[in-house]
Amino acid sequence: MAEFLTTIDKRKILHVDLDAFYAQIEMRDQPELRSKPLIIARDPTQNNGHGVVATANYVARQLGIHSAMSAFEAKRLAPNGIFLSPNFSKYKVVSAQIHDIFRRFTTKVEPVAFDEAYLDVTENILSGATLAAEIRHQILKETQLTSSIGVSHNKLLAKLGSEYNKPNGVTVIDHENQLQFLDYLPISAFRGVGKKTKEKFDELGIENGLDLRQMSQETLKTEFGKMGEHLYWQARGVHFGAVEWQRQRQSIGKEETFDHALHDNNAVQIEFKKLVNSLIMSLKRQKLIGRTLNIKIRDDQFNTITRAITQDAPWQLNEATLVMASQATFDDNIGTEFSVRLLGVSMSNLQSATFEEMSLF
Ligand code: DCP
Ligand code: MG
Repeated sequence: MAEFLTTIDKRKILHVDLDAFYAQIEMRDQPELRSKPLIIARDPTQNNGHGVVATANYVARQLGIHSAMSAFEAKRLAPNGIFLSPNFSKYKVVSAQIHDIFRRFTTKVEPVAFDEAYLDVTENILSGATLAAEIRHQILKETQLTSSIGVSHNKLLAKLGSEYNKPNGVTVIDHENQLQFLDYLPISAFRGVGKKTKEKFDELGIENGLDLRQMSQETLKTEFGKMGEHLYWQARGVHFGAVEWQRQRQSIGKEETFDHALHDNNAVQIEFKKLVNSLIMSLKRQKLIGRTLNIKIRDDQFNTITRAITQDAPWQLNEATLVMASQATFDDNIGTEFSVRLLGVSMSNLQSATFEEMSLF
């Protein structure tokens, strides 16, 4: 255990996050926007008052505008603000550029979002701080965009660090200063502390990391369940999670073997529903979407059919759509008389869901 802990403690992990990503790209391309409140959302006056703010520049943030706020509310706070609809294809190009830069420093890159990744640079001989400076320099030179980086020995502290000195900053958190850093951190900065949890902490008089560290594991568990246990360790800067850099899984799905073969369409449809629901749940949990739906059917003679339906755009994670596609594939390939032993539904050609797509989940 002691040996394991030493190796874990010696890791060098960076968390890189671009500043006000979509907004910064638009300001780069139209510098006259820099001095104005810029909100990346469809103008609510041209959208029946609907829409959500993807992000906003710092001028708009000073007016209280933030990601996930309704565009209507943003308009109220900044009546003269500039509303721009997101241009995802443009952001995707920049995203690919910065992820290419990351890979110059290590193969161990875990992409988290368009503008965000963890890098395990333990094997690089340069110091984490030097690497952070060099990465920020290359991003700026090649994309004209600023970024923030947290440098530490684990993902939790690296992430908290990149948030701490945002925008355009670096925070290095080492073993010597980690507790001091956490002491002053407001409770809302800890992972998993949302509005509800924050309210509860307010009632308990817990304001920062120092207060949090003084709570016992038992109390935290009683008050907050599993999250309480995470918070106990967060307050101590302990986090073992590895940078998940391996290529992501090729497909996600489920199949079911039946003890009694299925003979009627109704039973098949019920099974497809179950399989599709469990598929949707796994995809959502992993924030993935996919372009290829795979259906597998096996009869009691062990004849197996697999069919794939690939679309240009990712499938919507909608039960009715996926069940209908599965059922249609079944009907196209299986006669009216059948004896089905196994059904399977899976998704491949996977990609990470963007925030926009996730909001549709
Ligand atoms: N995004 C979105 N919807 C959200 C949050 C974010 O569409 N609810 C998009 C817009 C952001 C991008 O993802 O520009 C990156 O997300 P971040 O959380 O990193 O936010 P920003 O980069 O905009 O701001 P920050 O400077 O705080 O990192
Ligand atoms: Mg960002």
